[in-house]
Amino acid sequence: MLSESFTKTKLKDPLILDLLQNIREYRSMLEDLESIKVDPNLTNIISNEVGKEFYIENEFHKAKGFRKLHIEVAEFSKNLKILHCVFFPDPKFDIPIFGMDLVKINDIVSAAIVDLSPASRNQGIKYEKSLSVVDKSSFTSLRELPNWGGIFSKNVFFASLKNKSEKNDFCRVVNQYLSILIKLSKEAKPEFKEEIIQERINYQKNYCMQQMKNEKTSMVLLKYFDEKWVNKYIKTVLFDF
Ligand code: BLA
Repeated sequence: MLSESFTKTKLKDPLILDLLQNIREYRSMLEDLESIKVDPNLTNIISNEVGKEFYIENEFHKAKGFRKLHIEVAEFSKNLKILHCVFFPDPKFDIPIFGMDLVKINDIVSAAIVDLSPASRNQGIKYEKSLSVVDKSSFTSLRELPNWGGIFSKNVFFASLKNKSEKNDFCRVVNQYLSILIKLSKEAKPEFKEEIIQERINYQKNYCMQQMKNEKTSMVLLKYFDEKWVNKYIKTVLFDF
């Protein structure tokens, strides 16, 4: 049987489809998974204007321990492909933020990033060890984080991917990070202390605010949409809090 990824998305890039299928498989392991209704005008967006073609496909779910599981696949002007994914935890649970972004320009993967980012002050200690043992020794083009990147954990992975073996290795790293996330989410129990929950809310707010400083995201969108639309999309679809 064909998996969901091959039937639903327009995108035909093998690396992105592999990643997408893996992410969906891990997502399906979460308890009480259900899709969230979002304004259809913001979910599937397509333009066939010559030279300015694009499509954006979004999936939104929630699950036990997660307020929003977001996956976005997009292609702009037939040459810029993006896979964007953020799993935002429910602040009642002690679970980090899973984030990944893959940016492919023609056949070059210029940016591949994955992290389990802390969603509260001392959270890192719990999973730092498991992330640090994930083997990242084979990559040849690690990249430096931008100034707004202080939201990421010590074990954030950020690189350009140079060949098939690095692409495969990136898929493996993403899978390992996701399997750590699933394990943490299975162990997490809801918290009732308001100040602890509030601290986690503040962390998610800060995560979103910092992500919004990434001008590379808005620059792409501004080529295709007006400023008002872009602001709304960034604040409600990508980085709401
Ligand atoms: C970089 N993001 C980029 C780049 C583009 C986008 C074009 C530049 C590529 C490069 O530096 O090589 C564009 N990314 C998008 C668009 C969307 C998107 C348009 O997701 C969605 C519509 N960005 C995220 C998430 C993370 C992230 C969740 O959305 C990390 C978890 C990281 N993207 C990220 C980083 C860079 C980047 C760190 C490099 C920024 C820099 O070097 O200045």
